[in-house]
Amino acid sequence: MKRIVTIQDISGLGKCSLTVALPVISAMGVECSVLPTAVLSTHTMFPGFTFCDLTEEFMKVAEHWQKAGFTFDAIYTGYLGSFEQLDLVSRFIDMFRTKDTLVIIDPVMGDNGKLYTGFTPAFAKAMATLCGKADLIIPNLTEATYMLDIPYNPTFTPESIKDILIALCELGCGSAALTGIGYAEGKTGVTMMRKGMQDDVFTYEHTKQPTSFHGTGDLFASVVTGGMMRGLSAEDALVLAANYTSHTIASTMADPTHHTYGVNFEATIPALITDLEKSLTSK
Ligand code: PXL
Repeated sequence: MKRIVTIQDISGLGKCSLTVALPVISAMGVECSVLPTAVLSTHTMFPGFTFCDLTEEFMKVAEHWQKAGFTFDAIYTGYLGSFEQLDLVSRFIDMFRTKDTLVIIDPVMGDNGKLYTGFTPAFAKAMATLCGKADLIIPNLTEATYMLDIPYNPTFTPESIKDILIALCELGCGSAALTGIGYAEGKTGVTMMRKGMQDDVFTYEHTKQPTSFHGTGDLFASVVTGGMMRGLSAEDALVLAANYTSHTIASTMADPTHHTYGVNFEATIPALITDLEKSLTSK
């Protein structure tokens, strides 16, 4: 069984970051170690959230793992809360990366043209530097434009998105996937470019759900990580993640008791596993 480590916060309530990554990646048949960067009462969209920073623990945990001889098939990072944590993650990658390690960075910082509470354009530039170390990055358009220091433009074309993908690859990462991209009315999806393969842009579109929920980016990146660890190509893992996220939003909206803060991903995990097995056997 493959073992990964995911580095992000744990927001006790709110269905995002580690409370999504751990159950989803585990259910996909991949051992999921966690290096929590902070403990919050809720994610930062709830007023009055508490925040306990775990930066001091980070290297102690990493050094213990190194001393004990643990290795990871993938390092997957999500929400990181400070410049210091970006630096620690960079050092962690240097400590644990082998030629077979997959480094996936989801530069969680914002959505809909705005940065989340606590993030600044300067932080986005530092995140861009960290992204240069990844094999695969998974920003949304907001995160990509802040990292590249270009204006956010929600009306885009395949040509403008291609330019953004080229610029993301120029950060140094192996591949860049952009989420929330759909060209036709009522569509959204994901598009990806591998470094040096500018004429081979992968795009997958599906029906856009009318509501967006918090934590779906974390769900998406977790499924991509789990899928690739189970042997899917990046493209197939992106399709699996896109279908699962979209299906989960639809199924959440169909539940009259759903919460507005997060999706009912727990209910759709069996369907995810069926889709994963189908995708693996169709190869
Ligand atoms: O879902 C991304 C996320 C993760 N962790 C924390 C957040 C957010 C988004 O706002 O606040 C603490």
